[in-house]
Amino acid sequence: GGGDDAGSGNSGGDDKITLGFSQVGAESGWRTANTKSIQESAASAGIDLKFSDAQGKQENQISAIRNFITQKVDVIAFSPVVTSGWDAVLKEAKDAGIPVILTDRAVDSQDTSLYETFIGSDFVEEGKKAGDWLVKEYEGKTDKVNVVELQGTTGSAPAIDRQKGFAEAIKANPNITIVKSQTGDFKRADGKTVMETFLQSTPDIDVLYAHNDDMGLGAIEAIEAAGKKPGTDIKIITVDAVKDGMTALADGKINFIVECSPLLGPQLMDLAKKAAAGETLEKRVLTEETTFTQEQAKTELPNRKY
Ligand code: GYE
Repeated sequence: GGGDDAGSGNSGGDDKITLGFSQVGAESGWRTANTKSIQESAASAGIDLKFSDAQGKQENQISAIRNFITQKVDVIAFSPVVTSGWDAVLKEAKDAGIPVILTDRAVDSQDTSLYETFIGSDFVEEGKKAGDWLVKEYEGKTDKVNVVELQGTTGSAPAIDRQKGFAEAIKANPNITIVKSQTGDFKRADGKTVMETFLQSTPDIDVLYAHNDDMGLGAIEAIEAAGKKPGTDIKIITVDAVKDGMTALADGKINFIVECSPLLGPQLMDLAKKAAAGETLEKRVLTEETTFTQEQAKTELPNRKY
């Protein structure tokens, strides 16, 4: 058997686990790599994956989850586009006896019994690593450092936490200030247009902190179009470390990248199997991550898979 059965998710006689997964969308290189990781590891773990793309909309995620409940899947996993507004649908899943695994992004529900576990990065820590690098870079200098920030999707866990961690890391240095901060929705095109407006309104930008590589890459286009040199005239810090970002880092157009791993598939499949078997899961599963300088990017780039 094992063929793609597009019909009911009811596992009937066979004991293959059915996992319903609601993905945010395809906003970034990170997301594309994450989707690939989930699809490939489901196939190799022998899990029947019902994959649904929400195209960046919470309402689509909520109806995908409701469909999974109707189909009686064994486990539901999703990457919540924003943190709030999930209690009702999570309660429906709980009442139906279907375990839920939060993947990549957190929710702000007070009742943590609404999900089994949360697997993903520590975004506050990522923001801190970005800020720590900047503080070190300007160590011993008292000149004013003007930072512009390109935030991720408004209300999403990585945007909230990367802003928070960065602000904490720089706060003891009053000469380093965030002069502009706006969302670029984690997208390359938005990173470019928002950076264009930053460049028009703010004459001396020293540093760009972008919550992901894609927005940083879009901003690089805007900086070059304005006749400035990214990485030199304006220092750039990003998060993710996807191949395109690492290439720009090795080329000297980005100065520092904080890694955020999208390869959550294998661990997610393990957790899904345990949840389906009724095991109690560790409430928080953290991903291991590093950071990259320009020199380190040159070494790492040939091995970068995504
Ligand atoms: O950093 C960004 C993506 O939630 C960690 O979402 C993820 C973020 C990632 O769009 O590129």
